[in-house]
Amino acid sequence: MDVRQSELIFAALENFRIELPSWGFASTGTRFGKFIQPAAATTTEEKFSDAGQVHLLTGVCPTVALHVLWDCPDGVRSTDDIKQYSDRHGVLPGSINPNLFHDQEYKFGSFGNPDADVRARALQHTKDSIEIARRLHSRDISMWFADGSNYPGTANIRQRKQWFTEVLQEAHAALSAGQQLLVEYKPFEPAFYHTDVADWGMALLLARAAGPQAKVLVDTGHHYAAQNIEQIVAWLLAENMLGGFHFNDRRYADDDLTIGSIDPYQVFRIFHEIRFFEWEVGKQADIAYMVDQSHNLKGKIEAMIQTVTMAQELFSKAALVNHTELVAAQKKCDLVKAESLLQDAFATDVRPAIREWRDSKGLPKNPMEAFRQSGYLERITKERSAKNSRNVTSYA
Ligand code: RM4
Ligand code: MN
Ligand code: MN
Repeated sequence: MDVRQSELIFAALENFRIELPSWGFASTGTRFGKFIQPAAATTTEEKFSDAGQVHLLTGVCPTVALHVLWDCPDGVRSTDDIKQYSDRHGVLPGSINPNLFHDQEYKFGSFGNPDADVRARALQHTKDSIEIARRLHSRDISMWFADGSNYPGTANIRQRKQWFTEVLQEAHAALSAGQQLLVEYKPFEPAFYHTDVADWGMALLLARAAGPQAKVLVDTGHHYAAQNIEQIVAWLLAENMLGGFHFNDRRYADDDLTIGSIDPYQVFRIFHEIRFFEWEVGKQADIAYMVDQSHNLKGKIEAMIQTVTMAQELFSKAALVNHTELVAAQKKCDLVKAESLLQDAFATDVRPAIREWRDSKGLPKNPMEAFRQSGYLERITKERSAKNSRNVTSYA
């Protein structure tokens, strides 16, 4: 690694921040059940505390995404408590995620529900979420919809598209200046025949119809296996419609595994498209990098530290691509040269430079080691295990 490369990495890391999901610290599972971890967080304050540890050790996770139903039990009134947790644990509330899939009312959908009362309820919850975001000074409201159907002929797809458009427009009208509505897409699950917002094209159309403060959110796990996600990213960047990411990795479907654990080159290619775009336009793209993972087997805090470390590594590798040379090679159709520029950057061991960067910031060079030595896990295990052992694991 030469000096120029370390400088590129230092500059890239300086502005790279990742938001942690509150739900990543709670006991989660699969549709077959939950495995309860003795140290898992069961309250919003515990989630802030755990996220605070990850930020303390990595220095790059200043915000926590909140799911309104899980983290704001008293709705708008919960914001005072949340401000206290935030002060106490050194992490700010980040994106606000309305929860439009958990309640019984949403069995047949939220914004696309044939029942106007349910749509109104979903809109009200979204407006409350926008108000929560306003009080917490959160910019982004992230909308993910479970809406869809399981059997052909059972839903009026065009009519539902229309309802979605209308309700999104009403939600958009409630935004303050500076706030953003992010529309997330997902091809299937929980709906297994059609999903109302199934891909980036549908999310893009809906975001455009909603209004100028709406953009698309790309969850890396929400694509069919062979899909070229970096191309979608490049197109959304070109359209100025890329609002943010939910990072995770997967082997089959929406597996919510640790970023880069299955296909690190995929994440590198996404970061490359972003860096390439930024180099061309001469400024940093305003993208919310968020994690959306659920670690039902790994220790949650360790998994988050691993996630952040991996994201920094892949982002740093992408920062090493020489864009001037890349443009020249692409112009000449020198395929091998162009491809090698990516491959060489990906193959570079960026870890020593990242350790130096951390050191320069007064952060532990090895956050995982620092966490394991901190005693935090032992302390919360002791404090939380009795409560966690009473947690329900059965679906019966
Ligand atoms: C969904 C989607 C959403 C997340 C929920 C819990 O699959 O990824 O972003 O909020 O899961
Ligand atoms: Mn997601
Ligand atoms: Mn998901």
